[in-house]
Amino acid sequence: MKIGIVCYPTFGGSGVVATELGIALAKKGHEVHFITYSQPVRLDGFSERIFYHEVAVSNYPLFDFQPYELVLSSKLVDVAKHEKLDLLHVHYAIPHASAAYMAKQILASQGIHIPYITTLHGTDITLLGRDPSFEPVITFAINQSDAVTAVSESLKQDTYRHFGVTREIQVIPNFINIEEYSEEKCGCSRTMYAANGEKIMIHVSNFRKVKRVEDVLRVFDKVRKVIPTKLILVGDGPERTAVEKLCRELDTCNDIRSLGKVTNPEQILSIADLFILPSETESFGLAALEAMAAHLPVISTNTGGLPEVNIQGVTGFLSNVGDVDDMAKNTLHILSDEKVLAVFKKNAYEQARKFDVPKILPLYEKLYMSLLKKELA
Ligand code: GMT
Repeated sequence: MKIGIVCYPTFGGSGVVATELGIALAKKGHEVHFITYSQPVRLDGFSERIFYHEVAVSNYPLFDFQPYELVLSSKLVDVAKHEKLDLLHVHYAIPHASAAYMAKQILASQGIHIPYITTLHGTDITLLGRDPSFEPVITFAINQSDAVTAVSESLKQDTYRHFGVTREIQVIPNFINIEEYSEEKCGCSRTMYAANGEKIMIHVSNFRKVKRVEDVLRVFDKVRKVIPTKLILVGDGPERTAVEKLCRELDTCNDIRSLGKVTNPEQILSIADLFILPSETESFGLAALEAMAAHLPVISTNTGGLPEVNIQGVTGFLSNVGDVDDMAKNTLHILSDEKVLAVFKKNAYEQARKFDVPKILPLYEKLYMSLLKKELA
């Protein structure tokens, strides 16, 4: 198949999933065309079946706000026509679903019929999409999609709850490529970060408010008062300054290493003992799944799709949003006893294997095939 993928090329989970999906599809023999405004961050290798088409946004001085959605729609028409795409798969509804709808109509007016699939990722539904300034367009573009998928059951239910969506939504969970987490591949050392044998906690996110990174620091502060522990922070975003301020207030800065944005987190995850994700909401929690693939137990909140990934008392623990005492207690339970830690690590890895790419990719391929059959009928 010839598949066009639209996504945000940044460090966000939706862009990561879309990129990994494209890479996996290309490995299976499909031709994949990424259509984005810059090269997706995880798309760094060469593949003869992967193509990148840049959406170049104009900077005409008349516009205070550049009409990105129109430029994207035009690019979709152009790529679909000239590369003879079989289908478009757009990740993150805003504004990709409506751009795909527009492109589909233009192509249809020229006698070219291709379906588009919309994958809902989270904040496009739970935060942004519900805003009245987006809602009517989002509802329409979702309903008009030839197929809609959501990355968790929780996100599917949220979509039905908050939008006038009438069509079927298929849950296809996020995935990881477990091979990339094989320990042999990681040549990194714990002693760089924990020279005296301390335990290592790690948090990976885009440092937005929804991630509650300050809770990471509060939990860490309670834990390190009981057992010697270091904290590694991976990622960057708007909350960075607040986090730096809090680490000074708590006097924990000397035990924290901030690494900023990291393209492939497998290596740094492989040297840690435990992952923490205290988000306000999380449709799935790809970062937690990636950590589990690296054998890390997860301390998370119990919101959104997190309970579908992190299993209470098995792969880690889940607490109410903001309950840093409970998260610290659970972290100490895992980190204080080597035997307990080993069991949680093994369980986390076993759970991650359920989301390995060979198990999830065929679900997308089956969906694509069913749409193409419909188109031919
Ligand atoms: O978490 C973010 O802020 C980024 C966001 C995105 O759209 O890139 O992540 C969402 O999609 C990921 C991939 O499906 C999910 O794993 C994240 O849970 C989800 N984030 C939220 O729901 C807050």
